[in-house]
Amino acid sequence: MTGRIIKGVGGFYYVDVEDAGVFECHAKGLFREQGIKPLVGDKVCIEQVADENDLIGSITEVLPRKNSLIRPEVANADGAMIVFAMRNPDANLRLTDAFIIQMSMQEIPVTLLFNKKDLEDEDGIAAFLDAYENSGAKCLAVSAQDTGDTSMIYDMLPEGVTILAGPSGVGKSTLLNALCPDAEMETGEISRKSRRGKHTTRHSELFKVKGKKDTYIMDTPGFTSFSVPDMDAESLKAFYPEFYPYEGKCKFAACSHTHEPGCAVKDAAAGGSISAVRYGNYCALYEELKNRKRY
Ligand SMILES: Nc1nc2c(ncn2[C@@H]2O[C@H](COP(=O)(O)OP(=O)(O)O)[C@@H](O)[C@H]2O)c(=O)[nH]1
Ligand SMILES: [Mg+2]
Ligand SMILES: [Zn+2]
Repeated sequence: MTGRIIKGVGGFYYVDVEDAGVFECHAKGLFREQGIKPLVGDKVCIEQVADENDLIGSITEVLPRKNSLIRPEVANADGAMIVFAMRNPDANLRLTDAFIIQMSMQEIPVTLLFNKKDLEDEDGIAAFLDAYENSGAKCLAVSAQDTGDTSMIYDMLPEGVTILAGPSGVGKSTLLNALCPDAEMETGEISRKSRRGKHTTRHSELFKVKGKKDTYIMDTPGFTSFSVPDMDAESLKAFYPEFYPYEGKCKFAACSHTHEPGCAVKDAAAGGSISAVRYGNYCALYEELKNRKRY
């Protein structure tokens, strides 16, 4: 049988096999010897052990991975949804850019969900969408409390694993509950406080999306301290598709698009052809990479 690892806890892997259920599995010693550590998201072959009425098995093979991420630790991500609140809490868009960049490095398509649209006026919503229009990410203004919006998101979910990420309080659990009622995630201000501590050690887990074949959502705790992946600062511009039309048009060939005179990108941002938000994020992340200690 083949299935998908949805959770790993205390040496056991929980493998969801379509139409059969979730098997509690050991990974054979083979993996320790060969240095393969099964990950949440892995497609695996399992064989049932003991009685065929017991959902207990053993992983015999990890199928080839499409990709694997360290943070969040997951294999075979097919998409990522980044949730931000347009208000309450205010969006930290530098974090958004850093996350888009990490996903782009792995060629994982990103959807940006600007949530709590009920708290923002039309102009405010348009400003968010305009800023990311040419970022390469798909952008949607939604409310996780609106069933019309959540069913639209449901329809969009690709087969496979979708990573759900975003800071605290933006509506991730509300959305997850709408898409996967079995998840029964706690939501809201109070529950979040009472969970502190316990929450930080929580394991990453895939939640099955009902009614769609082999479709899962992965909740990713601990996203707030996220930053731009390590790279040469000069490589950063490759992650800003908005800049592409202006490449080669700056006064200096090796323009970083930050401080140089005669910079076509900087001029475009000042003139409004490139989003000032995105350009500002670029400059801040560029500085961060320049100042980062590298070994
Ligand atoms: N006004 C408004 N509040 C929302 C929306 N989505 C979630 N919330 C509220 O925002 C708070 C945080 O939501 P929660 O799902 O726990 O966020 P999480 O920390 O990202 O999991 C809760 O009080 C939710 O009821 C929305 O679309 N509009
Ligand atoms: Mg939550
Ligand atoms: Zn330039």
